[in-house]
Amino acid sequence: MAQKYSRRKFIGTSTKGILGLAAASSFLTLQSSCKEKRNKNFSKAIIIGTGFGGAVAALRLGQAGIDTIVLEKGLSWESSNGEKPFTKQFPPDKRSTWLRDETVLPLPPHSAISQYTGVLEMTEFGNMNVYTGAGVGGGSLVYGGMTVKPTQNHFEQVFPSEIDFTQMDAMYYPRVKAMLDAQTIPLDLEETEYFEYSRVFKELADAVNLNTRKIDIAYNWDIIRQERDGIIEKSALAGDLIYGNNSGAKNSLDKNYLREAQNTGFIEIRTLHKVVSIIRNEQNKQYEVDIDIIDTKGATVEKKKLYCEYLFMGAGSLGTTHLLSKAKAEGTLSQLNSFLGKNWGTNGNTMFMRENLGLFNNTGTIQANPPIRALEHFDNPITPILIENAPYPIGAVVPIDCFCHLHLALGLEDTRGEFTYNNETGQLQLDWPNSGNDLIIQAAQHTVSILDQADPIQETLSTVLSPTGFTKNFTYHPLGGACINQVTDQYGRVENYDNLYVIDSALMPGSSAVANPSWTIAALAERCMEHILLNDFR
Ligand code: FAE
Repeated sequence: MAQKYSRRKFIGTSTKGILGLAAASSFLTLQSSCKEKRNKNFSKAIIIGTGFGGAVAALRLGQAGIDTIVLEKGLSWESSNGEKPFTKQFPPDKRSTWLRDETVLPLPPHSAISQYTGVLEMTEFGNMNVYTGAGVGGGSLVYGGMTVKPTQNHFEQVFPSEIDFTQMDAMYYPRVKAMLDAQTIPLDLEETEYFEYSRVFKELADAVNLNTRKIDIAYNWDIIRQERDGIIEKSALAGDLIYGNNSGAKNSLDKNYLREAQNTGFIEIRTLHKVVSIIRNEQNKQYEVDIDIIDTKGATVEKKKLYCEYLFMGAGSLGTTHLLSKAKAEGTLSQLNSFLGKNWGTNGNTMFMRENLGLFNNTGTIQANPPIRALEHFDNPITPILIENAPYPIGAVVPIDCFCHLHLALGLEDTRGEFTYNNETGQLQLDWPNSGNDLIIQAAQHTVSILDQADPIQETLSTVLSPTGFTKNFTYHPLGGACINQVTDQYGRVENYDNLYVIDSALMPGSSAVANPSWTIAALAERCMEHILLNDFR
């Protein structure tokens, strides 16, 4: 059982600049009032979801001494008995995937599995498949750890002017980076056979004067060294990533923000708790949160209601937008404004693969995780683009060099989709044009044509992912739906509803400004939480 956070420890933490004095002075009052009010079904605050937004909110509420229940529909993946919690990438088992009969990766091969509350979820919307993480840690369980900050110029093109990049850069981005311990790969590891694919990619880009750089990665490089040296079983170096990492190298949120949050003693995480409705009680101003407690096959085993004064939406772009849209449609939060569901984007995601059939460049038998390098083509004449070199770890199955490079590109794509709630199915519908990612695909084609000039026979576009070579119908980066300065104010406070907040990727205006989103989502959540704790908890 976690110990309650002591007042001394709390003040020690707050003097690091994490929380302001106003929150500190209200600590004792809040602590005693929480104890009085705490009962089985009531908590001062509830957070829905444990991804980047939910985890930041949990830590900061816990440090402020606010009793909080965190509801997560997925499982906790912490190993309690020394067993490896996650499936291997090859072959994957049921732990890979959220409630499906087959694995759902955007690239083959797919495997038959039994239904289970696994880590990777895919939601299909006609011409757009959206991938997310499910479980304690949300997307951080399945992510690549790529921790990328937008440039000031790109940030200011995307975010409202009230959000000052200079302040984000000085305060909130560094706060998140320190928590995630995100660093570029050290040289001794970069030079190993496992990252040959990345070195070759750099050489190809260098040859045509395109700039690549090493990315800060939220991984523990010492653990990767232990994998390399055979001290522990290989996981990242054996290609595991998207279904979780078994060596403990990935600094997912359960190892930092959420662990520290629970250590405060004020945060209780309840797993397999799927929120189905949110209701505002206009008499006592509390929120009622209706929950289906599910089993690992997804069946509801119990229904429950919880109540709180402060409700934080951290269920991700899809989850948060779904719950709010349902509440608006059913009249339980009827005053949500008309921006809800709008301004949703894919962060301009497109995936493609290049292969060199002439077998000139080795890319390594094992292309290890995590991805470590990206090409910045910000002066691409079509739209600024970041092209990441993700590993294609097929060598873990058949120990041969694939002579190929897998890429995820992202960038400024101006298409925006809109969600509506379907009363009959109870699901969200997405209005998204089939041409929605065309701009980013054109930009990627342009950059690839420059790479081709290095030596036309060295690498060519593969059609393994799509006939054109570029995917247009999936995203790993769903962003928006309850956007900042539209559905909420600039601190995530939902318009027309006191003490209701959006603190996750639903806030993002359809883009994270030519960068992977997690760092910006968490930094924005830090900014929101600091303001909310200073001003709304009196
Ligand atoms: P998210 O992390 O999605 O967490 C939401 C949580 O809420 C999940 O745990 C859900 O299970 C839970 N939830 C949803 N609905 C409910 C409900 N009704 N009741 C209870 N719980 C619920 O939200 N980003 C990067 O910056 N770098 C990367 O390298 C990177 N790699 C990625 C790789 C993959 C394969 C994927 C899918 C994403 C990747 N991302 C990456 C994106 C990143 O994971 C994503 O933007 C953030 O996780 C979104 O954070 P949120 O807090 O919005």
